[in-house]
Amino acid sequence: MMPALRLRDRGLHVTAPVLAPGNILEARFMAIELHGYRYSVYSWIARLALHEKGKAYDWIEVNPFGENIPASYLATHPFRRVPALVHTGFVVYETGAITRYVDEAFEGLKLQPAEPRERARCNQIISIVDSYAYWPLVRQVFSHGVFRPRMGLPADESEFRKGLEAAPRILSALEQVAGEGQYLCGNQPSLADIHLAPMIGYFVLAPEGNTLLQEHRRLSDWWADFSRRSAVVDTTPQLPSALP
Ligand SMILES: N[C@@H](CCC(=O)N[C@@H](CS)C(=O)NCC(=O)O)C(=O)O
Repeated sequence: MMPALRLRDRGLHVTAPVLAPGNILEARFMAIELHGYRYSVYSWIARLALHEKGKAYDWIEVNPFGENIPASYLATHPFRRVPALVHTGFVVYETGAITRYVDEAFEGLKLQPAEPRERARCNQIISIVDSYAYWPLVRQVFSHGVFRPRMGLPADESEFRKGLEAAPRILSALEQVAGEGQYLCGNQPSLADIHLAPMIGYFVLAPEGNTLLQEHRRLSDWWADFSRRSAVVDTTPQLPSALP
């Protein structure tokens, strides 16, 4: 394992592998910029992919919910979302495109299975996460049950309840397509694990979300194991503490 450097950017700690000073590859390493928001689940996914590949990067904080999104960022991402990745002048947004690029452009652990059926499952899980899981698990359960109360922002109990009602169908579907091994697809970590982990990581912070996950044995066993990986631990966002 490479040594870790803790970079500080406007209060945000980024743990990233670093080369020895003076290493001629250093400039290439630091030519990766990840623009994201510290609490964003999609930014967490992109960070997790970079950490799993052992790639260092500069973190640029952009709050897509804020009023002052820099014009330079909006020129990069016309849909006002995060994250976006810049690598030696190449700009890419949409998290699935970023993580596949990170996997294919850099050496290291291969994060997409080569076997066609495992690869199809991997892509299927990523798509389920984007299309069906993100809104109820994160934007309804996590946002209204955990994040907004902790930030002192108004939360909508009915949104929280709607997310909880939708969750069992999503968890069951994921459980059906997930493999029986240690990882969701194949015998090593893949983008399926990387895309799902942050969503589950936020969802289980609501005790009701955690109870629902525990009713899905395969997924809860996977999460108990995968959440202990150093890349997950190192990239987990530090949320504000719960209000007394
Ligand atoms: N399709 C986008 C979704 C990214 C996304 O929704 N990011 C959230 C933060 S987790 C965001 O920027 N939200 C801003 C908003 O909803 O206005 C991707 O895959 O990158």
